[in-house]
Parts: sequence; structure tokens; C-alpha cells
Amino acid sequence: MQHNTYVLAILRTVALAALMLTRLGFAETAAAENPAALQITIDNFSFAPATLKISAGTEVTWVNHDDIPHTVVSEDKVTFKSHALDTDEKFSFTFAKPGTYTYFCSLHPKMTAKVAVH
Ligand SMILES: [Cu+2]
Repeated sequence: MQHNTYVLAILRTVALAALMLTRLGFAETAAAENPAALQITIDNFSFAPATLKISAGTEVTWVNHDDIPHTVVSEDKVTFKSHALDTDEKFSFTFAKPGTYTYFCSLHPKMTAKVAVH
């Protein structure tokens, strides 16, 4: 009888450890895929963060929280170019190659920011 109790206690500990590891795994997956980290907010005539650092192959999404339209255009006007984004509209681009990408709003060219891809 005492032996059975001992085995049960071990089984319970192992099951609990497995459960905790599973939860940790889920937490890590959620953090890696957290879209907020890869989002650039347009608000009050500025891009935030002003510099976003990402790894190559990452998709970045801009969302316009201003009540007037803005665009997202790469400095060379070729790499990426959104249409005018209305309030809460989004634009996404996947940065395949490393480099520093400066971009601006073509409607308000003083609005500039950059994405640093490593
Ligand atoms: Cu603008």
C-alpha cells in the first residue's frame, strides 16, 4: 500500500511538470507570434516606433490611428508603397532582405521612420 502511494506521488509530480512545460511552450509560441511587436502605429502625424528592428522574413503591419489619411512609402518609392490609409486601415509588407529601410508618408513627407532588418 505504501509503495502505491509513493508511485502515485511520483506520477502526480511528473504530470504536473509535463503540464507546466506544455504551458511554457504555449507562452513562448504566443510571444514569438505576437503581432503587436511587429506593428507600427501611425498616430498624431508620426510613426511609432520611429525605428523598428526585426529579422529578415518578418511581416510588418502599419495601422493608421489618425483621423486623416496617411501613406507608407519606402524612400526609393519602389520597395513598398501603400495607397492612402483611412482611419484604422492597415498595410503590410514582408522584409525579405537585411538592410535599413527608411520610409515616409507621401501626403506629409516630413513624417519619416525606418525599419532596421538584420
Ligand atoms: Cu501622412
